[in-house]
Amino acid sequence: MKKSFSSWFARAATLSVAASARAATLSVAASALLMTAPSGSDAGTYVSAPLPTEFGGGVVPADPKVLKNVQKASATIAKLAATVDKCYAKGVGNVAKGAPSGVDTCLNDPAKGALPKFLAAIDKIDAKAPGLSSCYDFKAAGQNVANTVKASNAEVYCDGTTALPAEFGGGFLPPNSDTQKNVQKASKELAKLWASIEKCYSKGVGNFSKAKADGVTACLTDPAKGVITKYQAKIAGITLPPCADFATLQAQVEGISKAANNQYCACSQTVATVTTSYGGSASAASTFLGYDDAALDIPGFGSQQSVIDRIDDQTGVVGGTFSYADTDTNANTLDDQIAVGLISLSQSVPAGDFVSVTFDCKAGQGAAVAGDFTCTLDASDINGAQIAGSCSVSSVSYVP
Ligand SMILES: [Ca+2]
Ligand SMILES: [Ca+2]
Repeated sequence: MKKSFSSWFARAATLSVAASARAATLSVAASALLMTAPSGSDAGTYVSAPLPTEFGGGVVPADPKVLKNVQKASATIAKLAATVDKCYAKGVGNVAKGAPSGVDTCLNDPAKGALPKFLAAIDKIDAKAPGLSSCYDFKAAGQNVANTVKASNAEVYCDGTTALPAEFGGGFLPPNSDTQKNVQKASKELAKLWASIEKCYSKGVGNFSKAKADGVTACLTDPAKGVITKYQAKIAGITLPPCADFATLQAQVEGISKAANNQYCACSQTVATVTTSYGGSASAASTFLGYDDAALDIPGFGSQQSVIDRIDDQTGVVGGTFSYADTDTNANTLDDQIAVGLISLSQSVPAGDFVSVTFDCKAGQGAAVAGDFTCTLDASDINGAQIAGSCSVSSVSYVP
């Protein structure tokens, strides 16, 4: 019996109703499974989830390699504070001797300047596969740190009567060398605080990603060893002019460092490869891939071009006809199932990798893993007889 496309599509429509019912049952089963075995409870499992409140925001990136790169970039940004601070400290020293400050060269020289070097360092990290999260602007964050250090000059160099040149953005030439030494010592401690706080958060994210206690609060404020406690003790031991408010500067560094935890962000896209398994020779195969509509999205619905654009054929079949449907199976207005059918009469559809599907990751969500997907296969031979088999997500990759 010859089979026409229209009869297949009619059959596919009937099947999709049946598949919806099946998918609904499956999704209940899947959520029960997730409740009893949350991804974080497995020892050695990588936890990609929103960070606890002590971080003030952020999500562990889906890909552990991206996390490593983000941690590197984060440390690079925090270290920039010290480099920039040094440029200003040196500059004040130069001005005190009646020489040009040299601040602009120290910061912006294309070959040796702190900022071009910083940008190159971020590029280098980003160039290392799989790169940095696209959901955060690391270069802008570094510039923000540099701007903050510049703005702090008005506070650090508050004492004096001779205004510092414009490149300092405010402040006065210290009235004597002792004051200069002391305020610069304190400013250096402040620059170190950037790096120390960053280390606490970075370590904390690492711990959290391994399902361990993050230890952030102790690292920051432990009465004996906390980095903020230590900073305060150091500042208290330095004789500073009464106008110098290093507590306010400290609060500023704390705030910016905490907000920077948004650099830990989830994927921008998830690519799931659907693999089929069956014996015999199939002339038609359809996979009904159920996905978490809270975490993943395919732009458009049904068989719109924006849906089709997200499906990549992995069968290698030539001359087959694909059909697509991105649908909402549980009536919450969010699509949660992508069905892909392939009919090939001239050449059978091989079992194995079928299609890969590119999803957008929704903001603030952890990574989808293979087990988060459900898959139902419908395969038939040249006579339209059902072939037993199954499908699953064999691999998931993340576009950072
Ligand atoms: Ca959709
Ligand atoms: Ca839905």
